[in-house]
Amino acid sequence: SEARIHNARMRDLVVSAEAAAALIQPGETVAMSGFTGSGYPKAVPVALAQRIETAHSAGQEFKINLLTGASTAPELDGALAKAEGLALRMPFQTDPDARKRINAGELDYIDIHLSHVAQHVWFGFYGDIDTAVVEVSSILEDGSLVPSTSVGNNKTWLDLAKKVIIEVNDWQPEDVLGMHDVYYGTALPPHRKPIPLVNANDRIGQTTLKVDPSKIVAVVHTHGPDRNSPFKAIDNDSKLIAAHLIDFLKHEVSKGRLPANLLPLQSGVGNIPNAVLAGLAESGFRGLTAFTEVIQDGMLDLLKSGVLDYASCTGFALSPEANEEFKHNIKFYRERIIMRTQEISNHPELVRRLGCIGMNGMIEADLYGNVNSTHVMGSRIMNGIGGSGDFTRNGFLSTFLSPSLAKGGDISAIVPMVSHVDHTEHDVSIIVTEQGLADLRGLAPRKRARVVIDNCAHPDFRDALNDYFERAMRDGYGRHTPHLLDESLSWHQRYIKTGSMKP
Ligand code: 0RQ
Repeated sequence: SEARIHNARMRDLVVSAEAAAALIQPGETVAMSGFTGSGYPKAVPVALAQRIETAHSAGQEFKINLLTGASTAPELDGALAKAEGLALRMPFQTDPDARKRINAGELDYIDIHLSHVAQHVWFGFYGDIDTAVVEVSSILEDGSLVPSTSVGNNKTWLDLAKKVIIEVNDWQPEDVLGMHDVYYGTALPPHRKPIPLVNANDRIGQTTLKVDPSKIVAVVHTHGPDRNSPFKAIDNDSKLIAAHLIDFLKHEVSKGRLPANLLPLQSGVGNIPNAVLAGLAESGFRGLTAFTEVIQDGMLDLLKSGVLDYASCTGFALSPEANEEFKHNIKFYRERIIMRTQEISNHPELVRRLGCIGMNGMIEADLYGNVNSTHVMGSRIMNGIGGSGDFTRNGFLSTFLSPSLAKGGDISAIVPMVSHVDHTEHDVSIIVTEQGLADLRGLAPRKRARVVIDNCAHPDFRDALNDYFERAMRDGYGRHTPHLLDESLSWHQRYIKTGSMKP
């Protein structure tokens, strides 16, 4: 409502979502807010999708290139994909309709590290940003913008876009003011300076976003919730995976390689990372910290119970109940959560300095520790690399968590050779399945294969993996990273042909 717009000029710019969407032209590159279903615009994308459908039914071409922070929601990715309104999408999505079109070869998708997006756009790699559409929770008297539940790339979008559309969502808590930390100290090479952040909870920026008022072409009122998908109940495999990882972390503390309160945690989204967070709640750890992209239910619980002291992020992925809890106790969380731009939340310099512990899901891993996070059978994208690479390459420890089987047991998540590589053997330190944990640190390739097969592979596939590995050691071209190239992807090919990796 008007109460959220404290600047008179901005109040004069209020229009309907349809009128705002009419300002976006075919062929534009449009940069929108949104990160893992939080803080995305709720109304303009839907109105734009309708406009595109109308144009298409009149025989006119209408597609845009769409950039965001990360994944959004059915009202954004879903609506625009269904309307066949997207020519290009980047950098991360999880939407079933968008995924279908990407995998049908109808929609170009560029899957890049989330820390790279802002700087690559600044470098000019993606051309001009024509329009930014950004959700905020309020507009202050001086025209500055209070972000809502994600910051993502909004600073960059507002700085670079030729025209700006603002959505003011009064469903978002107004008291979120003060939670954000927007850093304006980034520069382009060769003028870069060190980023002055040495603790995960340091504040180095300002609480609001700046925008050149002359670029704002429309302000739209909205009232609607973030996408909040409920979590599945934590299953037994997830509990086992969490238990293996927590035992390992305790072991590292006992060996003096990690402090008693660990190092800042990064946690991916999904049920397994959530199970790990739930496990941490009961693990006896205290004084934990997080420097991560996304805060999900488990992390709010850890903050509430005092196990986690504070968390730094760029967005949220909460269930409906957790969302209510967050809004209800916003003052408590505002003291303990700092939301940053994603170029800072995922910054390699900071992840390396802080020594983050990365915990991410995977599609599959191979004998030598290469990890595929993105592609099913090497060619169908699932979601994207997201921030997993930012933390895997640069953190203190990188861990990958997955059940050892997929698709009811027809697929082994441990394969001779991954069908697509996102994280190389040089970056991956720990692999965990419900079977156990493979600690790959300090191991040469053949020794890595031994622990991956023995500790992580499902018994249904262990003999076949041993057979492959033994023959590769005997007949392979080289003995450093032994492979049989005519067989290394045969498990995937068998699945494509027969519906099972089993011989
Ligand atoms: O598909 O639902 O159709 O059955 O992949 O798998 O087991 O539910 O696990 O939700 O943790 O997702 C890698 C996709 C794992 C995720 C991935 C199928 C499986 C199911 C999901 P169905 P699960 P998760 C922070 C970090 C990259 C981005 C990232 C991911 C579906 O972790 O997107 O890390 N990671 N971001 O059946 C065929 C296999 C499979 C398989 C799983 N081996 N073969 N299908 N599946 N393994 C967040 C951000 O960066 C924003």
